[in-house]
Amino acid sequence: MIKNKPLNLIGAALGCGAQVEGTRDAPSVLMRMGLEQDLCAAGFVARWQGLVDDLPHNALDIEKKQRLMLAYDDLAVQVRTACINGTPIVFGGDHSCAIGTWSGVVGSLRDDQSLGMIWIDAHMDAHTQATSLSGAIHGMPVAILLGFGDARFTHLMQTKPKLDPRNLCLVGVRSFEEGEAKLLQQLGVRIFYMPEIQARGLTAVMEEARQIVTERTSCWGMSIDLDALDPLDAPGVGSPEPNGISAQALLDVLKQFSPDTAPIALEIAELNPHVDQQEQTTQLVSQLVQSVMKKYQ
Ligand SMILES: [Mn+2]
Repeated sequence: MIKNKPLNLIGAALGCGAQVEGTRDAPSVLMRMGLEQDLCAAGFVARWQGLVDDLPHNALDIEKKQRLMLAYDDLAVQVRTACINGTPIVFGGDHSCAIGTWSGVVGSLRDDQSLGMIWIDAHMDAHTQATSLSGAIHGMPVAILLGFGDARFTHLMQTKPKLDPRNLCLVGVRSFEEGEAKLLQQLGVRIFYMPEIQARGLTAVMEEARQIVTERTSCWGMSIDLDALDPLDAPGVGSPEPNGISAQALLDVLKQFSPDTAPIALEIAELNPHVDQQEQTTQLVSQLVQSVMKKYQ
């Protein structure tokens, strides 16, 4: 294992994938609050490497979807580059940024390599245009990465699906709609709902998740939607859902969670600084990165 791989921090200032657009300001708040300095003080080699946003000033008249497409494309290229000499750590932004992040990661792999994915989220994010009531793209990235949805998104970087359903699992789910649940069920995606986590404990669940994402793959990644956490611990999110994972429990389990290789990339999404309380959620972001990455330094 290569020690001391630099963390390449990338801001994904996206908001129009959601109905409430406050997540767009998360990366700039994280920069201002000294996330990079914080990680360096903790012993990491970390540097802001890029920023993508979905509001190019000269393009406000472009249709929302088209603007998002351009942003995902830009993000995917930056992430692919960031994989070459380090570990991309992407900060959303609404969770539709995952379309760009993980398409970029898969774009950095050889044909014989594949990605396993732990998706920590209160929701399934597995809608298609056909099943979504709101039409919001941040409810669709899991489906899109599996190859279902608008071809402008599913064909990003390359036409093949970015994820194999056997190598994906969802952790923390407690709010979903029938259509998306049906899709994931048909594909056989392993979903760890909150009651299972409460019954077995997060440690046991994450151990099973580790097996799922590393068994048949050459690398693994993790996408953390902050709404997986209990809103009492993480109020500053786009779509809060009660009865979530406690922040301390997740931090503790992630510190112990150590597959043989470091994640190829990490993503933390849905921070909405406008509804945060005493910077509680914003502060958690740095702690989450440290908990996941520390043992691989
Ligand atoms: Mn999500």
